[in-house]
Amino acid sequence: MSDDLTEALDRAAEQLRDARSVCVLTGAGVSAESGVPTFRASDGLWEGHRIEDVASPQGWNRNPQLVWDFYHLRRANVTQVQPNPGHHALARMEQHWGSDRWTLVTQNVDGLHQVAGSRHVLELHGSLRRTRCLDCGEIVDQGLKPMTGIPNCPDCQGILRPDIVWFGEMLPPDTWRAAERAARECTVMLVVGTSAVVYPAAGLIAIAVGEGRKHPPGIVLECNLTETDASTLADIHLFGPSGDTPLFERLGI
Ligand code: BV8
Ligand code: ZN
Repeated sequence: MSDDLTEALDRAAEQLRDARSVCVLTGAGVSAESGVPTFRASDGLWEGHRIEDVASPQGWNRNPQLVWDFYHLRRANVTQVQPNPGHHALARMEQHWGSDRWTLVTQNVDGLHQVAGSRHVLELHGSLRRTRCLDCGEIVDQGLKPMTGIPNCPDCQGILRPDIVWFGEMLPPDTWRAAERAARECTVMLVVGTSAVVYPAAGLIAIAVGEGRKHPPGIVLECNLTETDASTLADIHLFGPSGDTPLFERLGI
């Protein structure tokens, strides 16, 4: 391990140990260690589809069956993967800090943080496991059971859509407000496996470092394979795969 990384890990562990409250922001890179392809790596093509065709309201209006075929496939993919050590380390850290001082905000929709035991999770972009009825609005946790075609609402027979936030759609207001508060009040933000390109999620990092804060700026620790759009805001960079958890080992929890 390079001296730089060793020194960065020592500083990061020290900051986390003293943290009064921690806000974690995760992205597709955390699930990449479980074999779930990242959004960025797809070069704008997801399972062979253009993003605008399968993850936007316009794409849904043009061809809802194509959108559901895309989500049926992603749901089936997630049944084949397990949480990795990075997911488990984050769940263990929440147990150590306590859910009142630890908020995990994720852009991921695969639910793997919860499978690994994370409890206080804010899903900014929804979940592959849930559907939402276009008529009565009911949100149902369908788990990952196989679904086909365009499913109908068990209550009103209306058309179900994935409970996912598509590009051009607002994030769930309550979830977003809770995430903003966690970013504003945290003393340490741990940013793991995100390119920090997608907004407003990526904006949480700027909030943690200062925008509109009553408290002193939070310390930002970034764990990624490469530099990202957030790197200029990060105090400490931990370059390496999120599934390797030397930080977790250093904390000795
Ligand atoms: C909104 C659900 C406004 C879908 C997702 C033009 C037109 C319309 C909108 C916009 C526009 N320009 C900008 C916007 C805003 C847009 C946006 O930010 N676009 C980006 C692309 C520029 N945002 C929106 O549209 C948002 N809504 O703005 O609404 C509004 C306001 C009022 C009223 C109405 C509307 C909604 C955004 C949510 C989109 N939905 N997901 C689905 O998943 O099916 S976002 C999608 O992107 C995924 O959730 C994914 O998480 C996210 C991508 O981000 P990352 O998670 O960071 O993934 P990525 O692949 O990018 O990066 C992976 C990182 O991991 C890399 O850094 C890599 O180095 C690292 N990594 C890889 N392996 C590892 C690793 N790190 C550690 N270890 C490893 N092993
Ligand atoms: Zn309904």
